[in-house]
Amino acid sequence: MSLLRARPNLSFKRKTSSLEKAENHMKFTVAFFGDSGVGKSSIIRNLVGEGYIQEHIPTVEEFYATQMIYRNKTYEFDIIDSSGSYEFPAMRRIAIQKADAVVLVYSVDRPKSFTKLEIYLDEIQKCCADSNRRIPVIIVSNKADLPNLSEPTFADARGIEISACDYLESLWKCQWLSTSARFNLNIAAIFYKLLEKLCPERKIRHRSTILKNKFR
Ligand SMILES: Nc1nc2c(ncn2[C@@H]2O[C@H](COP(=O)(O)OP(=O)(O)O)[C@@H](O)[C@H]2O)c(=O)[nH]1
Ligand SMILES: [Mg+2]
Repeated sequence: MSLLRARPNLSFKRKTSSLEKAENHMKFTVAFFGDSGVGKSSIIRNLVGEGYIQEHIPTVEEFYATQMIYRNKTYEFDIIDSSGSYEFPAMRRIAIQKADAVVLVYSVDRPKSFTKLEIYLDEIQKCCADSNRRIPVIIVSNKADLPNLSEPTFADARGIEISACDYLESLWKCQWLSTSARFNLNIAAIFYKLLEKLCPERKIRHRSTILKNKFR
């Protein structure tokens, strides 16, 4: 287990009550889905402090745990890394049932991986409807470091070309981030965004390091 530390605020030490301790320590399960090869395992390895691996080692299903200390509060995350194969909908269903939030990943070098996100979104919606709950979904466009590649575009209802991120934000109402697991760009920001959704009452504000527009 490794520690991902955001810069902590300085504070004086004082005794904390058990209620305060519970409030300052929250645990969430996050499931990652997306086509095979888009970089899910690389993003997660980066988050838990494991090194970048150049070769593609297919995942069956792996579990990670990590902590993030952010503004004097500790957040624990159990992370489910899925295979990216569409053959195991039952496994995905179990992962969705366990998850407090989902990260859907596609990569700019595989335009098909974007169109397949709809399958996952459908499954998430159905599974959550069955258990009468809603969970936040964040969409990540990975491999932003690759040169000469741009986001896929779509024609909207009026036939006007719009980028994948605008399409996602307007039609699916999902938040979107561009990342590079290879160069550790925007990786922690995925979890800052998730925390904003999971604990909106805490008004979590990440520092302005999110490079949302940089790769558009
Ligand atoms: N250029 C580039 N390659 C990446 C990035 N993330 C992952 N890769 C490569 O993409 C391949 C698949 O990565 P992996 O994390 O195993 O994908 P997964 O199947 O979705 O888990 C590997 O060869 C990685 O080295 C990235 O941000 N940039
Ligand atoms: Mg993998």
